[in-house]
Amino acid sequence: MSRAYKVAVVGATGAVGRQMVACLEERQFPVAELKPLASDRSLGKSVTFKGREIPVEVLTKEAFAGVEIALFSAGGSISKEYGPIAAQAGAVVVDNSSAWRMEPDVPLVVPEVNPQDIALYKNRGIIANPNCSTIQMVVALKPLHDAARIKRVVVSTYQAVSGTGQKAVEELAAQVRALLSSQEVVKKVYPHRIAFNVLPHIDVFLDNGYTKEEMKMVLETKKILGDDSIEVTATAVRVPVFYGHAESVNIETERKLTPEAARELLSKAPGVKVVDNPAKFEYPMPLDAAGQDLTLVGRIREDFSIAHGLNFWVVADNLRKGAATNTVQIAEILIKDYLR
Ligand code: NAP
Ligand code: 12T
Repeated sequence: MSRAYKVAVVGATGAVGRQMVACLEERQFPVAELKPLASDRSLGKSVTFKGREIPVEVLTKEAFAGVEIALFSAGGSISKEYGPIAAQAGAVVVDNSSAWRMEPDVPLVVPEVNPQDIALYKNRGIIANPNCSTIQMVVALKPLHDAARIKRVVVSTYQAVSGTGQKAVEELAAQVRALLSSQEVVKKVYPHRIAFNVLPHIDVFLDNGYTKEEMKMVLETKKILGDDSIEVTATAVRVPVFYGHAESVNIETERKLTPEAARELLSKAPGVKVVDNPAKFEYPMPLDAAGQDLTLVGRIREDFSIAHGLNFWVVADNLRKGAATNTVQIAEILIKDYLR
């Protein structure tokens, strides 16, 4: 019998943290003891795990005593400060924030793409979980890159509000209710109304004219695929959808890849489900991607404007494959191959 582990979830009351607790239960991760951690605002709250109410504790430096695996999703500054403290206490940290992703000695892992990089957790005791939009894109890119070498990617995203956190989910719902009942619309999370609108703005603007979210897709894709030669350009857009990010992806490959060959490769790729039957109006949509763990790919077709080009459409549940599921998958490999 393999053993069970003491697991902390930092940010357990958040949109991602709650999904992490749910994923640990669903996937029957061997949890000996669950330690949900959050801010003092959550004192008195609890999380439900395997039918039991477990009280949320306040995150402190001492909270990691005996913790073997610490799943972080409480924002970058908490990860920066407490990640090394948890690692020092002997835990392996799997971090969902952008704090550690681009550190050269911290592995950035999507299990379907670069599971071998998990071994590098030994450098710092930290493994980074990529950005949600990057994860679903590289799951689809990997089999195509292996077969035909991707030279360039042009991606535009259509991202759900749940990516921003629980408050953004509530803001979209409240704005829709207000608009449909002629009440005043309140904006707090986003600088503009998100209900019935589209914002070409995710995370902060950088000096180069891109947003940080767009640059995450550029840099993380190269790191995860282990190939700096792949050129990526991205436009990240927020849409009034609750759960599920969609992406329009255009690739240029070195070798010719027909849509049929791409469909065949993708239909065999781990974690991918091809949904591509336009005759029956079947294509990936956030409503179908939400609540499950596969990355859906469809609208696969030739880009006639260049010699070796393809277009396709990728959708996944941003809180599951984009965050919690990917994190728990990493932890599963960690205990199977590295921790005993
Ligand atoms: P959220 O719904 O706002 O939840 C934030 C969580 O962090 C809550 O549990 C909150 O606890 C906790 N927290 C905040 N400040 C804290 C503090 N000072 N001390 C202890 N806990 C604190 O946000 P979310 O959407 O779950 O996102 C959380 C993190 O996940 C962010 O780092 C985000 O970048 C990352 N994320 C990653 C992806 C991805 O692409 N893989 C996707 C979404 C989010 P309280 O309830 O007590 O305030
Ligand atoms: N700002 O993990 O707003 O870097 O949707 C993920 C999602 C940051 C991240 C979002 C964000 C991240 C969002």
